[in-house]
Amino acid sequence: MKNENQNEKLNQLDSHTTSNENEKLTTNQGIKINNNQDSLKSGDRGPTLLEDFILREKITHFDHERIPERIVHARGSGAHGIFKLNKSLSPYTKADFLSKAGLETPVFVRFSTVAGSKGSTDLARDVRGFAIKFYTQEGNYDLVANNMPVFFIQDAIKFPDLVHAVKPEPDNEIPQAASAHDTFWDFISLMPESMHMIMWLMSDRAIPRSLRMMEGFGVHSFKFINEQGKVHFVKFHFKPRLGVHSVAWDEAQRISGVDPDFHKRDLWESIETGAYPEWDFGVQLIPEEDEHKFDFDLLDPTKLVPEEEVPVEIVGTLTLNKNPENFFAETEQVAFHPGHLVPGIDFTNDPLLQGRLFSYTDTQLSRLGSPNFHEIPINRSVNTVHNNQRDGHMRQQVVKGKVSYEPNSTGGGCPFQSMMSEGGFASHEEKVSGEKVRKRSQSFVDHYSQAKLFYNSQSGPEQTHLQNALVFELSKVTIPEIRERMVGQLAFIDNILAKKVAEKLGVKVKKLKQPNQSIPADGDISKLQSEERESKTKISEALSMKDTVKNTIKSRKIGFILANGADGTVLNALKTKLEKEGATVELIAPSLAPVSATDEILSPKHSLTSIASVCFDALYLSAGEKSAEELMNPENKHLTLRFINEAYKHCKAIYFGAGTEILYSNSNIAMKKHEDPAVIIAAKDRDSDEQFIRAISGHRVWDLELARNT
Ligand code: HDE
Repeated sequence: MKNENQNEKLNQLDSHTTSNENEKLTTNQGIKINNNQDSLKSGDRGPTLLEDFILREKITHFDHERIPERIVHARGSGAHGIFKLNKSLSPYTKADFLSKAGLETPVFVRFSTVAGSKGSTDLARDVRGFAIKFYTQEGNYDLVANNMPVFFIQDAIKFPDLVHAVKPEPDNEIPQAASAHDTFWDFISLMPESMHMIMWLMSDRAIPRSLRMMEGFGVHSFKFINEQGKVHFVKFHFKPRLGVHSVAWDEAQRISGVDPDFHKRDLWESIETGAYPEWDFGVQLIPEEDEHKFDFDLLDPTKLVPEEEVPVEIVGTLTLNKNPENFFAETEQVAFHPGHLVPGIDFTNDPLLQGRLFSYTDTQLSRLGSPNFHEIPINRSVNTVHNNQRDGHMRQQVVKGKVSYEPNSTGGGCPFQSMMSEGGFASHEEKVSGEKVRKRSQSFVDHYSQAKLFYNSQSGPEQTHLQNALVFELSKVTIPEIRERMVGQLAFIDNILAKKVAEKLGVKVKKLKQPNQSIPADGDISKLQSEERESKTKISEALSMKDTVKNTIKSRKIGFILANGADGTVLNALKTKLEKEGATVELIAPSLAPVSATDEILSPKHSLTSIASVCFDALYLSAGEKSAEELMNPENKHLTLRFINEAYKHCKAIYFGAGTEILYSNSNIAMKKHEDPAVIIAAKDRDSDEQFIRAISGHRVWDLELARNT
């Protein structure tokens, strides 16, 4: 039955959804089962009979329950939501879902890491996929995006090489979900075109605090076509309402042990609690005639269009508001494809995009096993499908009639083609000519200018993190020549960066040979260097995460550490204030046993041993001398101090309630002399709660990282 309170896609999914509540157990043929505990035997100690169709069916299904994981982007988390257009883009595109201001389009979004297997950690240093299926009235439109606006390579023919290099090494299958190994850096150090992306990958963007706190980028330039046939190049952007935030690398490594599902859990819980993740959707629009006005090629996916040169116009909102009912049926079986287009949007000749157009259907055939994967409920268009494609494995639709060809007369000519005026998709007509060549355009041969632009646009702490990431990764490289070659590449981006990394690796900065601009005759692309161009934009503020702080604590997770004797009144008052601002509070005590606070019994969600400070955005040490003393008894002391010291090291807000001096004085904080707005000690003469809230909303005091850690 249609549910008026939910969108068209969810209603469609409902017709494929069942619940086992109050139902009798049956076989797949619907036969009620009388005994699901014992197999059918010849005598109760005898051999099992082949006749046992119930056993055979159950085991056979089990034996075939796994499908191949995605070749890349295997680990993912998905959610349903709504895309709302706030401002019409009809002057630029005739796409229906982008033309009608106020129109809401159902979506399914899948976030993913790239390199790791399905069971790997969420906090790997990696690019994140940000794939969106728009269930539009004109059919499915997929924007298969990433959380970084550029890519490693310029041509699809290099993709298998890139992926083979980053995946675990083929002899021993090590390492899992990590780029810190020989084959990745060997490949990268030979691929100058990857340097811009490497800056992004080594930046904190590669270790997001939450999937809800990262940007989404379409990466390629696409084309918008309006009703009159006029073309604009377009770049797609999603900007998170909560700002763009990351964790520290040290924290990421620890989260991987304490809670490898950190991002998956965070997305799930935020939707369950009604803190719906939201992004502003925006576009950068470039009239067709301005295609060549930039100091880079719009078709080159290793380049971004600086927002200072073409501002992002915000026109819509993406909100995720419903978790999947079933991970496999929805998040695992969803099949994206950058070639799923609607009229009004078209491809460009970006050679990376062109190759993708082949890959996605091809991979679904081996992953989902049949050309009928569009019939899997999550992949179905809300616009009904009518064509003469028939049969194939797992066909579900029952199409009536004798006719499965066109043109036909016996079927009345149905189904009919549509005119463009009726919404028929027609590829944008353009003149194409050229020699048949296996070549790269000279306009693609500037590999360092935007890598520099990115590096120079980072704040001080972000640059330090990037340097440290390079040191971490390259220290795991066992072949010295690769380390040296990589440092040589860095020297083309920034000399100080190269020197700092080289020092820690124990190598010298040797500048690589000066640039060749086209692929050398011997095919050795390590000799292919950059034709450096002077960038119009010297610094782009949009590339730093620093200024994305949104002054909100919405959906931030605050850990309250307490023991018997904690001041319940003060605790509850602070909890109420934080929750009113949208934060989540979780209680952590020495054990899971109920805690006797001054005026009530409280039930902790975690114990000091079951969780760590890395799973929280801020800590409150609950007021109460007795509680503080218990937290400092010999059994709890090292765990309590570990919480405080780690949160401090990771630049988080820490609030010491009244009577917790003993915790403060035993922690690493006591030795510090510098001003620190994010360490708050309860005081009567000021509003310490307010100060705590402000500190949390700033995310982290990265500027104090050095002071806090030395
Ligand atoms: Fe993908 N990519 N990709 N990719 N990609 C896949 O498709 C591929 C690229 C992206 O949540 C695969 O269904 C090639 C850029 C996302 O299901 C595969 C090339 C961008 C996802 C594939 C690229 C992406 C994928 C693996 C270079 C950002 C996850 C499983 C020519 C704009 C989608 C699958 C999901 C998945 C091929 C490059 C984004 C093999 C050949 C650039 C978000 O088809």
